[in-house]
Amino acid sequence: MLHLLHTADWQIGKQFGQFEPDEAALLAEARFRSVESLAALASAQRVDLVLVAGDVFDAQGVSDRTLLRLFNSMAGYAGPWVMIPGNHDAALSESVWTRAARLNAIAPNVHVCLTAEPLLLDGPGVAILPAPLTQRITHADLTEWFAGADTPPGMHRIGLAHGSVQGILADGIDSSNPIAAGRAAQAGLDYLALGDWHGCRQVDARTWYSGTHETDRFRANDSGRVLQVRIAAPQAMPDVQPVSIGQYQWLGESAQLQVASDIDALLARLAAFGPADVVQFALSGRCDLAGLQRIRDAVVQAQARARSLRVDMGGLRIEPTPEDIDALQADGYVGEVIGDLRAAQGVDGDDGELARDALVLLAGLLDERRAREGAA
Ligand SMILES: [Mn+2]
Repeated sequence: MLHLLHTADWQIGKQFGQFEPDEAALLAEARFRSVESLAALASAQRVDLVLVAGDVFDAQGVSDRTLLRLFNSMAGYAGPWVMIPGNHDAALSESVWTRAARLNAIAPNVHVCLTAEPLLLDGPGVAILPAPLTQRITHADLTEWFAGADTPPGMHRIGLAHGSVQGILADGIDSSNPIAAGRAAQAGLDYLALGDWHGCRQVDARTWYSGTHETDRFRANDSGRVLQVRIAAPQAMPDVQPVSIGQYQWLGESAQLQVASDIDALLARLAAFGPADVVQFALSGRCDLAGLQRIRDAVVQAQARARSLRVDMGGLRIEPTPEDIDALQADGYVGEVIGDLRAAQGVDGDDGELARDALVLLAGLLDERRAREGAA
């Protein structure tokens, strides 16, 4: 029985520039932590090896410290790790891998396959056929040689590649590196471990994308997992079980507000976010000023509980009710301006957006002023 873990797309050193600096630092840190969790799992399960199917590093230019830290994060599993470069960390003549070698960062139990030749691991009885990327983008299928590769009889044949299986994946892939559909069967592989697709996905009975170990985008379905693969004997069908390993879940949420109860439902959803959640929330529809205030209060509370919560109100139209306007105690000239802004919100494009922003700003100022006067 061969027992292995399959992971990919660690993207170590990834910067999360769209987040606040403190959030970005934690998200970057989680990518190391989840490698540690993976190593601990490999150790606890006493697997025969761990496959890492490319994009270990997010960029060639990661710092020496980041590079060294990554290999330190793997120390919890002393068995064989087998990894290939992907498009983000391609094995160029000068690369993150040549630097890692110079820094003596790579432990003897870590096999980095920089060339397309079989790697034989006698202990577990496995022949690994790797398809390392030596440039960021290729238009040739680097797994082409698998079928013709001789491996010792009685050994497992495992493929390791990074790219896009042709004809099954839609958009959203960051690489055009093609892999022929049906490669595992055609090349007589027990299993083909793939990287590049950040969600966990089965391609065929012997071919899987593990997805990234730690989610790094809002559209990566079923990510934050590692695949536990068991193969009873050479040529037997693999048993593949996804195991959750990631620290954070990324949630792309949206809500359309029409009636008052929609706001209640939104508040309940906001209240449910916790420290493992990275949330992007898009609001659309319409609400009044009192509703807007409730939403803002709830967002502030939720932001203190979630790892990250960003709310996009760009699609939300603010419609003050007569009660809202009365509550602002804005009569005369200011009252007329509010009426004008309400009407101008209906204009498409920048002017409508400007009117909405102005209305919300004005309402906020009037509200503050009223609060101050009330306190005085
Ligand atoms: Mn990739």
